[in-house]
Amino acid sequence: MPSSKKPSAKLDRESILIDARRELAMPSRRLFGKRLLTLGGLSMLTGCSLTDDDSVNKFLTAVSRLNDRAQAFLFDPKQLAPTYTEAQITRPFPFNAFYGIDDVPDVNGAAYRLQLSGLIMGKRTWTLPELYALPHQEQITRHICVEGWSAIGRWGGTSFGDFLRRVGADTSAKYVGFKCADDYYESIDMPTALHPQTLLAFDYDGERLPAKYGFPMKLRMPTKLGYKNPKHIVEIFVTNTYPGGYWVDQGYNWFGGS
Ligand SMILES: Nc1nc2c(c(=O)[nH]1)N[C@H]1C(S)=C(S)[C@@H](COP(=O)(O)O)O[C@H]1N2
Ligand SMILES: [Mo]
Repeated sequence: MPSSKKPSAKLDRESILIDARRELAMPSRRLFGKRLLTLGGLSMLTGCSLTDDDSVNKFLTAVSRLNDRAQAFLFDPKQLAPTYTEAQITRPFPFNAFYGIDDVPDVNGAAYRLQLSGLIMGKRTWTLPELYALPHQEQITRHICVEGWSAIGRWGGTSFGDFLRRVGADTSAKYVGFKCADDYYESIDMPTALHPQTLLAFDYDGERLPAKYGFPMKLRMPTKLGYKNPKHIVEIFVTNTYPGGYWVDQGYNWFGGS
């Protein structure tokens, strides 16, 4: 969010409130109730004053952190996202990235090695055949993009929680981060990483994941919005230091639950 040097008297309380409400438009509404969705209530909760543009930006970031905490608090690690039938799959499934389809990264599968780093005991690299040999699961779930579309797709792969435990990840750590072949990056909370429907996905609709959908692998989480699901993963790390994410660092909410 750009910060300009307008005098505090010109701060538009209504548009700040619209931004803050949009930030809190997700499950946290249930927690805070309408009463607190006022500027006074929110600035009290976040401990921020609203005297100039810088403090407004700090305030909106604090509201976003508050939203992260509320969503993390409300997240039920056993609650399953809805699943659908084959007939409900959206065809063709949409492509989306921060670039056009002609710029999709071309990852060489034979040379590919998944890197593991951070709080992980078994820091060896993994080839694709080794990953393909892990226990397999399929899901037909809905992907929701904040750009205003949603689509039902079928992904196959291995349970991400089981994979983390297999490689000796510290599952008491706060975050799992991802680096991608196209410079995208993302991070998620550990409870979501361990959710039974969180899949390290190698397949789309019964075929190997095509380049446009994230070859050689993406993290598929039906409990999170589209931008939280990184494609073209090349490195996975476990950390207690907040890693941010490509869109999150441009103002999107970090928890990103749906
Ligand atoms: N590596 C990478 N992952 C990404 C993105 C991206 O640009 N690069 N875009 C995200 C967004 S905003 C969406 S909606 C989905 C789109 O996935 P799809 O192409 O399978 O529909 O990928 C997410 N993961
Ligand atoms: Mo998206």
